[in-house]
Amino acid sequence: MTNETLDAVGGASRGAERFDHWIDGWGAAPVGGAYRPTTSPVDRSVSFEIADGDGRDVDAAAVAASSARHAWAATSTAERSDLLRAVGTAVRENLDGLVEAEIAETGKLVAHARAEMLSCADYFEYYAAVVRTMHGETIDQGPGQHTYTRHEPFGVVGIIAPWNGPLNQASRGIAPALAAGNTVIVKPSEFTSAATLRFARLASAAGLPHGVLNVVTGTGPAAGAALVRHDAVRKVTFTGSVPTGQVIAGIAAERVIPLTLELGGKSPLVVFGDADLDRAALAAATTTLMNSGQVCSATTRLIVERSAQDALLGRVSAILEQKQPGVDFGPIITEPQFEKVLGFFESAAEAGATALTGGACYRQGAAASGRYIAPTVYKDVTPDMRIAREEIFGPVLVSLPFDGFDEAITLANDTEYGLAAAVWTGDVARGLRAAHLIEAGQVAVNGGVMTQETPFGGYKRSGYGREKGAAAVYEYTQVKTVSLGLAPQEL
Ligand code: TXE
Repeated sequence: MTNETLDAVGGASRGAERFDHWIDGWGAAPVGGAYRPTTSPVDRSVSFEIADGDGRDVDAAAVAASSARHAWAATSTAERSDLLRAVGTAVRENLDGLVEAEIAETGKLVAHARAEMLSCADYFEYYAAVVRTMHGETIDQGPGQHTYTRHEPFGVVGIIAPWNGPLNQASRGIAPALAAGNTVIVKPSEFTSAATLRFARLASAAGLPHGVLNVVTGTGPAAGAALVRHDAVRKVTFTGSVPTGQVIAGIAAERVIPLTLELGGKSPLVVFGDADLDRAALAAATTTLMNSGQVCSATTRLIVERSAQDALLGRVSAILEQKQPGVDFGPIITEPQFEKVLGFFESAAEAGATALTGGACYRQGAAASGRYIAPTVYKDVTPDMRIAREEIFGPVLVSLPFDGFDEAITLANDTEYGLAAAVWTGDVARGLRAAHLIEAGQVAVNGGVMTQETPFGGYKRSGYGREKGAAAVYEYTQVKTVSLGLAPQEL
């Protein structure tokens, strides 16, 4: 099925499954009547028809979320915990349907899509536990006062999700927001909405009361901006690009509402000459291949001690050259992103970088009909090149050599971003010293692993606020201080 077979209102239902918004526990047709096709990055065929919403649909979701918010906030933490756990269970029991929807729009490898859906379940199960630990504090002002704090929900939270890990990244916000007692409206990426819509149905079936979780689909400027502008929405979490984050931050500033922004990165992978080069090479190859580099925390800026550069790059290239499209790595998810990565190849060639492997999309064979890009390693990169400075968001590793610890740190921090970093060295103390000096929200030394429990967020232009970890639940609360006078009333 091609776009030409879609009807005038934006999509007829000849073959592709059609999805409405999910509002107040029901499928809701878009007020404007339009649907937009999403496509498979594997062969560019139409995957689904998704409601193409706008401000009117956001209004409907806001009514539902506002009506539900007081009752939801009044539930006990034990009740919310039970429901979140039930949502996690529902995800595990319906994994195949979610995986299918996610793959249809992202082309992810099955193992990767399954891992992301399990991670989604884990977010709900983790915050089901965290919510039972939430607490305020008592403040001692002397015997005549009893003063304490409460962490109260904002009310309605808006979550705007990207396309690189659609349901997983949405869940990162939904689970703690619900745990804290907020109701939620999610606006998934217009390129990848189906798994989130299926998930919302599952969550309602698992017992989440109507209106507590709503999903409105559509483009960023139409549905996303309307969500951020909506009076009912009192907090927004956004994951995406810096320019869109800036637009959203502008609206949030006008409205004086808090924001959590996760805006990607250009994260360094620092390899000292005394590192286990086999393990470091595997780490570099893995971050390049993982979701084909479409990971905000991908450490694809390789900063390697000059004496080890050739040995390391030889190993990385040897690993990557054996990898097959569709088998070992997936495609680039959106057409604009595919064009963007190809544009970086032109820029690299003009700037004089050397592609040791890759540097092109596939023009022959089955992979040519999809958005596949060969895993790429660039040498002879200088810090001023675009490929060294800008987030490529593709399977592209750029290598910058250093001489000495100080230069390694200077290069690692020579970026406007600061989301993540990795360090490999045989000297653990040096690894931790580097970790403390690198300006990033998370640093993995010698293969350290980040999970649901570990706080995640950016330094510098990678954003602000923290997701994941127990403390993230408090990002969805506002603190109220209550003080009671204990002294007898005297005139
Ligand atoms: O992102 P956008 P794009 C980076 C990556 C990529 C670049 C561009 O470098 O190449 O961003 O991707 C919604 N008001 N990341 O253009 O536009 C949009 O509908 C409200 C990093 O696809 O930021 C989608 O739901 N919402 C990254 C979401 O914002 C708006 C993940 C992200 O889209 C909006 C993805 C508006 N005016 C891309 N305009 C990461 N941090 O993980 C768009 N949106």
